[in-house]
Amino acid sequence: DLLSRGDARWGVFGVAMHNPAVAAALEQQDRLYAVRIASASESGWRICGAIARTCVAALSPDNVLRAIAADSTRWITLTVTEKAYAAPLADLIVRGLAARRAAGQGGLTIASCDNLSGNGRQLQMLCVQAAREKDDGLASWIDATCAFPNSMVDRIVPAASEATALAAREALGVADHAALRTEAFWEWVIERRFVDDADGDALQSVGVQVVEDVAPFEVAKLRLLNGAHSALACIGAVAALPVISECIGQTVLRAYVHGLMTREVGPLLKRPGWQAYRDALLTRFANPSLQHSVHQIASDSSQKIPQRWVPSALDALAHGLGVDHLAFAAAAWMRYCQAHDEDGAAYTINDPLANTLHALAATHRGDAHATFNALGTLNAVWGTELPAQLVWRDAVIAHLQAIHTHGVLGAVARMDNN
Ligand code: CS2
Repeated sequence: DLLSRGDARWGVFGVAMHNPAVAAALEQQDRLYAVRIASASESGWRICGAIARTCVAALSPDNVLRAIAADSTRWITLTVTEKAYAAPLADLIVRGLAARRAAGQGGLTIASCDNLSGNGRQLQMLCVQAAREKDDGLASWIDATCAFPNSMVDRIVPAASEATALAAREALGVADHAALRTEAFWEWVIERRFVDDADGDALQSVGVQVVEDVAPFEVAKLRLLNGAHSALACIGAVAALPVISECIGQTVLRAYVHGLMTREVGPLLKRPGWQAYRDALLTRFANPSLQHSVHQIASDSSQKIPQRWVPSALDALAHGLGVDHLAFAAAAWMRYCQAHDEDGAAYTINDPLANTLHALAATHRGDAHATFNALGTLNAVWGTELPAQLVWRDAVIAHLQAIHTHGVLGAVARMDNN
């Protein structure tokens, strides 16, 4: 948006961590790509030309280090998914920052755009700790000169697909192997914490919200949007409903998501007007042009549940609200771990814990108590507090039994959603 207004100071050096496919596709088409932006009622294409260079960190790390150290670099933004917040990422950034410091440059604004709570602060801790292991001076320099704003980025962008490439060819007459589809809605709320304060004004001029505290926005998004997404993804995968719009098109699932948001999650949120955000979400989920795969969203669930469901359930219990819908989501995830849907079709669980999850689900299938004891007490996923709560445990086990007996949609239909 800044570029199209003539502010030519900006450009993106796009770095893929491992997979060379997207960078290779972009390099073959002058780093231009098309995005189909569609709501239920209107749609159009936008050609993006903001990417100036690309590289793959695993293949040419020196290019990344040089870019981080370059005088012209002002920001690092990250969209690397939950599981990537680990040593290799910190090592790459910290080596780049060491080169930057050695070159006598100032610090950078380093913004996580991932679905983690307190994402900026988590990234800062990761980087500063990694730096401290190498050099205390570097760690202090990072703390003193770099800014790690928390931010909440909200826009549903399904992975690129053949269908989108085909649509681009039909609409634009070009072969675009990096074409994407997305919704008209977008929201980026970022904490006012920049190396250069003027960057906040530039962002605001194109509709980014710059605020003192991102937490109310971030918590609402993680728990309402992402929480419901993960629930629908597990239920949809088991029910053989391939995309989110088909899930929300089922009357019982729409009522379930509305109940989850209205009774258990929404009342404890601090985002003003969360009801309007909820209603907008139900419309966004129904967007037929997104074709957002339930299996894409269900991937890495073990990394997502700790931010999407567990804090909601603990808060609800602490405030005397029900947890029946959240418990249903937990039961659906445990059934999802069996790796085959209710039509008998097998699917792959894409998750760092996939082997463990599948083995536990297969061993205890048909036994709701044993399944809960195996999958429902994994500390990495559920922590220690929630599995120990009897109300939670009983609700998850009852839902697992109902799913077993009535099927996942039959079990949802038996719930009280009003
Ligand atoms: C989704 C998110 O894949 C997932 O886990 O829940 O990527 C979601 O589409 C975005 O956070 C929307 O802003």
